[in-house]
Amino acid sequence: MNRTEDLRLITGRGKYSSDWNLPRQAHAYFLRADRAHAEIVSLDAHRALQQPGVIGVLTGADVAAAGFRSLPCSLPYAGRNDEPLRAPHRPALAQGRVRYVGEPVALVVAETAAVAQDAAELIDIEYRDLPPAVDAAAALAPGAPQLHDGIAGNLAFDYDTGDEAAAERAFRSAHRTVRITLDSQRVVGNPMEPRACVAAFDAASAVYTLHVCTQGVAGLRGQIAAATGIGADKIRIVTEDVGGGFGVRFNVYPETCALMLAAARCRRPVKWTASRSEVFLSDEHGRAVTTECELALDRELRFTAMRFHFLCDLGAYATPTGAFINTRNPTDSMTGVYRVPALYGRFRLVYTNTVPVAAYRGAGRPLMSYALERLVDHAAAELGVDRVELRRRNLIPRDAFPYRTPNAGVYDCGDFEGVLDQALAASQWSGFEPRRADAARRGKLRGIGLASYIEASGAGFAPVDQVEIRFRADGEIALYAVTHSQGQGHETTFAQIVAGVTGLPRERFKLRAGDPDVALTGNATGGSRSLLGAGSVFRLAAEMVVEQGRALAARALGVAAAEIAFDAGTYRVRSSDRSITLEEIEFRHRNAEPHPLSARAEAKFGITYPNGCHVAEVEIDPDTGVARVMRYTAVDDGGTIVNPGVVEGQMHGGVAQGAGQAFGEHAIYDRASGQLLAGSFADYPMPRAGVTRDFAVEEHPVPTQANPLGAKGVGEAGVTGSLPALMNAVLDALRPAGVTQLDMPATPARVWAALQAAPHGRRRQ
Ligand code: MCN
Repeated sequence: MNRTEDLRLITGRGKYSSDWNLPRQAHAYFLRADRAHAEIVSLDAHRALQQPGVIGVLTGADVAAAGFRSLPCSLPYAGRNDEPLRAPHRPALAQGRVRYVGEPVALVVAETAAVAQDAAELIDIEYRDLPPAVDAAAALAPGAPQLHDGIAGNLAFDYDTGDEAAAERAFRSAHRTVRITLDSQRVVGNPMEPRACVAAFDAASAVYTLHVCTQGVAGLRGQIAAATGIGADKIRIVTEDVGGGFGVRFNVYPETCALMLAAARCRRPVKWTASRSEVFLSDEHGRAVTTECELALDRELRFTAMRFHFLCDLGAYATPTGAFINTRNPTDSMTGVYRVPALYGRFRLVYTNTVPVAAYRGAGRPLMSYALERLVDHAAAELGVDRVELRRRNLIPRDAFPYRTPNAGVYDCGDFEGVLDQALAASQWSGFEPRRADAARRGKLRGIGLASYIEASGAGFAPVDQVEIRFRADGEIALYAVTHSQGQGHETTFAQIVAGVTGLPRERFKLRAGDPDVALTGNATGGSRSLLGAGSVFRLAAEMVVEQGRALAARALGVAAAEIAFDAGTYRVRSSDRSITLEEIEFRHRNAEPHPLSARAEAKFGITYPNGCHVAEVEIDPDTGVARVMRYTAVDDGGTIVNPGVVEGQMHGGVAQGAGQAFGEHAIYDRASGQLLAGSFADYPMPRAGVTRDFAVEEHPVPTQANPLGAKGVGEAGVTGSLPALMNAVLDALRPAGVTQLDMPATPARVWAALQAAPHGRRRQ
């Protein structure tokens, strides 16, 4: 089934934030910090203000005078010793100090964007430079520059999970122990649509209207209210299409708040569209975690304990999602698909002079699957045992569900061994060695890798998800929800769910996510929860429509409602051949307001555990270090699948995104200056079409009872499975040459250097 939205989107008829224009709008440009760490000694906008066409300049002082607060961040739990997250003040425009290159310092409003940009160059700022710390280890080191008053040692949060003493005992009595340290490097989300915002202020009603890209208006409205002190009822957000989110369109950004202030001050709408350079310098970044991983095994090669120490770089400030995704998300599935009696995980979250870090597709889950599955492969290599056999011996068996993990999570259902077997068969795992030999004849190093992953999808911050099905007088059936599609195909799948229950034609539905005139609350898109959250509630609402229709059908047919059966859009009297369709009922009441079939439902469906096994095959050219993905097989348990085409697309996108991190993407900061060296597409390679060849996606569904659809989340699974599968394949190709460890990204330069340094790397295999 094709995606409803595709024709509109690929023929250029999408309406993105920058497509909005308001009468009398002015244009904005942000002057950003050009250094990583410095005190602002003075700021003089005098010359800028004199430029023809300049309307105004705002600085941190204006933001403070307006009573704006800090951009929000809180965690609903404490860390070790009951210590809460230490979140510093984060103003919309810098006040007194800048802490990363790209931090907004001043906002220039002018008649055109070009005039605003030119004028910004005339703002005189005197800085007193301070030394920067651009990675977590450097920021924690004794004598490191201190970023925030009152946050000694730059330590934002210290959190742990599991039983430290039990893990220690298990490691002491282990037959073998294995250890590896892995880096999940900092990456830039880079949605196709750069951020943009048109802010307007209506003085009569004191209402702000924002056209801004977001993953969910309700959450964003709350965050803006917290950041500015403006009542949520005075903030109206209008968003239609969003060109990619990947987690970095979830939180409020400083620029949005500053633009609101500008609109109120100038009494004109103010528009800003980010350049791609600003995406690199001011969109939240992802990952940036180093993990020490340890595994203890007994004589039968059963896992007896695991231990993980995570060092997480939060960037210069805490974002609403940054601390959460670096603690709770990896915690939820820390032992993966394996039985592990003892576990300990410790997380240290650190402030550095870099762009703040937040959720990025997978949001902590790929970090965990990567650590775990690299560790298991490393153990198999160190111990000289078969990596499939090692996994199989430790998998949680089919009859162990519901399975309680050592840190108190509960996996409700799954078939991990079945998934593994299906992946081995689909990838022709057992026939690999001839493919390796064939590659060797061609002078190439071929490797195969697998990863069994599990992740917790769908917790959601909001206490409830509300949706509405509204039958309108113009014949449209509007579906209202808060969760906002950024490319996931909600327009197709939500309509499919409601059409499936009601029998009404799918084409009649129009998804109106985040409609500002329909007050709904609920979760933003994130955590791969839209389908199991909002989608499940749409199913409940659709069932309400059918029941409301049954009462109307009974009246129309002159029988009791209990005598009426409903099937595929038609109500039939059980004892006769009389019937009426839901569409006829809808038409009869078309002018009623509200329409008697309209329904609003709310509920909250929680965590599910999608899982899978991915197998990657790569070929490396030892002369250049270039790695190519020759085959990729994904077998996933997404529970009941609503739309196989959409899910396959999500898998392709997720795996490509994983390949981006595995092979090239790396937001590199210069240690001495704190400048972002990989700050454009010239220095930052995005994955391209063809990054994976010969792609096979299969399902191995085990429906969950956790929601009425039986569905598990799929939006992030491709990334969570692919990072370890791809890198395990790279290591498998390199191990015969003597390479035992390689960090992402496996760029040609790194792979080539690793081969040069390896005992047998220089010789052609
Ligand atoms: N689906 C289905 N059957 C299932 C599960 C899902 O048919 N069992 C469908 C859903 O109806 C939906 C799609 O698959 O159309 C993804 O659903 P879901 O797993 O619920 O994930 P979300 O819609 O909540 O999307 C969020 C997830 C996340 S967290 C990120 S990040 C991400 C992603 O999805 N960012 C994306 N996929 C993306 N895809 C695009 N094109 N752009 C992004 O920014």
